[in-house]
Amino acid sequence: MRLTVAQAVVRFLSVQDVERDGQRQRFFAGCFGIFGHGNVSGLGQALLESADDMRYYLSRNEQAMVHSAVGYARMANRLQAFACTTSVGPGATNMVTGAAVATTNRIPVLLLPGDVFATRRANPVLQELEDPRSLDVSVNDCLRPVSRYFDRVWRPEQLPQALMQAMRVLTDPAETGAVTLALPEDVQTEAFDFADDLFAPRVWHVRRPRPDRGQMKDLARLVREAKRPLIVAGGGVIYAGATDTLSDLCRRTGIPVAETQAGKGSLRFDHPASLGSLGATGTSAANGVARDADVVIGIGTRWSDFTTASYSVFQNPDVRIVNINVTAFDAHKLAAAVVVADAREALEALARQLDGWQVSEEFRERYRAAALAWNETVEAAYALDNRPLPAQSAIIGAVEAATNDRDVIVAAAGSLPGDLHKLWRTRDPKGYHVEYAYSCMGYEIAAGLGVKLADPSREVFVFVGDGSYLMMNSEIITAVQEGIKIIVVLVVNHGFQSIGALSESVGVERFGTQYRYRDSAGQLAGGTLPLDLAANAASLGAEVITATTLDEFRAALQQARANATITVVHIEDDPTIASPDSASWWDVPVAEVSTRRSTHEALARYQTQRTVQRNYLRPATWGDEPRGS
Ligand SMILES: Cc1ncc(C[n+]2csc(CCOP(=O)(O)OP(=O)(O)O)c2C)c(N)n1
Ligand SMILES: [Mg+2]
Repeated sequence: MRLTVAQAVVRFLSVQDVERDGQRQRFFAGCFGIFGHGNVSGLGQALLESADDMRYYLSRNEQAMVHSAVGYARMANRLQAFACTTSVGPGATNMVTGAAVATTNRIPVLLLPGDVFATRRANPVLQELEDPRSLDVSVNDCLRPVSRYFDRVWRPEQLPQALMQAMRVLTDPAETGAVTLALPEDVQTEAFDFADDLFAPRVWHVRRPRPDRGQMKDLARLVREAKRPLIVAGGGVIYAGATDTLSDLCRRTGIPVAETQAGKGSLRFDHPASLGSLGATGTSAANGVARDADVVIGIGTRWSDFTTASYSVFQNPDVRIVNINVTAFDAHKLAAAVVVADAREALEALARQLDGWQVSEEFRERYRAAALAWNETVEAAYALDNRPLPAQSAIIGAVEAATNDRDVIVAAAGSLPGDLHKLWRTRDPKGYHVEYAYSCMGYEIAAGLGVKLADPSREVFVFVGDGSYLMMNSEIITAVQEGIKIIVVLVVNHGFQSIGALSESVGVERFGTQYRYRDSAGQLAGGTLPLDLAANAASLGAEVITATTLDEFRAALQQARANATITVVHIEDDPTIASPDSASWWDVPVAEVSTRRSTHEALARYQTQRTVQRNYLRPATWGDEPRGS
């Protein structure tokens, strides 16, 4: 079939299906893009010709479009994805941050940056880097470390293999992340006789690797011997569709569950085994149980330092850690005993092995009491009636009260993810979408759009701080263009309050974290900057409601629900009110040499705090016998 390379790419992508558990669907939901000379006549022309097979969405920023793609694919449990096409140079490198978001979160996204002329006919082409050591290097090489597969298609003949490898990685639960196929701009338009078979509809099976039988027996023996076992549920539980299996297992055995950011929603918040969130932004219930746990089963978690509270969350010197993960890389973390398997398969096997066994009544009662006590802490934080400006926790509480079980909240950076992790009471496995692997400011609105595209039947509430909003608000107009209705809760506090609080705790006195004029002493400590983000949002075409009190805010949320178009609810909060403490720690180093008292004091505190850090290096054991992994 005689096609240009770009036409062949689009034709191929539009006939790729995935199948899991017998359910088959199209893998690519569409293509985001921004055109320039590096892709307009290649992929641009191809998308024009195949508009019926592959819908094109015009974004405003290449980083944002990758965020939208990540939001979509995460919402689709990685069974669907988007492609993203860009020009050469800045359009391509703008995707690097988005690619890192995809790869750190283990979410599939296909990136199709344009690249410099393969023929070198135009050399240097506009926006070419020109590395004097090698013309083989282009700026797209920046995408290599953030991609799980990277290929540059210098010749049309290379395309079939590149496409097959891309699909292999995108649809493999252990490998997935950003995949980059760099497409030189002349190659994109080049004609070639491709084999018809390349475009035959193809189904990619999403595997569910079964656990090793012997290891499951050993794991069950370990759990049966445990007095205070704990399951740590990560995103893998949700992506594998293992939440019902987890719920059954924990109801029957009484093993409690603590959740990571990506794993939040694995159990309904009011499930009898739910302890809420774990780690630096955890609940006192989960952190309390974790402290003394004797057997910890991590399922589908990458064990970020927020989850382990920087290696301090487990304090029992004899704690034994087992990891169930589809990815060996993650399974081997914390020197754990390793089960490389799909979360649902492994949980089903574990349930069979543990049939009839339960934790002690005493343990169950103790952790239930702790979970209920945390719930009261949440109620109190939600009920705070601070004046004149509301506390952030009361804002979160008002949003929670305005949501239905199936609604989705989205957040990514600043103080909101931590507060949400602690406080939000999740009622649906897909109801909580906080990107906290790369914690990328600017993810929020762009990803919210992707989430809504993936499931238009749900209301999507995007929480965004003023800092994140300023970094990337451009996709509001994309939402307007596409008629994608999301609700943006814009929390204004005149700067980076999360980093301000962190700065204070490390003895840096909130230096340079607030939106203020430069004062007469030359410091950024003058008056508050005249920021009007409500006007900004309105200028992009959103409906905007400004609320100044909690009552107004509640009414605004109802109005936003009723609206048919993207609505931004603008609310200012009081950043001096911290969310409830859960007695945990996060390792952020303090300057060891300083002329400032604040830093000295912080260093002294830090040196004491660091003593809680453990190494989790004890050889993993199964039952009595050290077997390694
Ligand atoms: C792209 C990016 N740059 C820098 C950071 C570091 N950082 C984390 S939170 C934050 C401030 C966020 O400000 P805002 O959105 O207003 O939230 P607030 O802290 O006020 O709650 C910064 C600068 C980041 N996470 N992402
Ligand atoms: Mg802020």
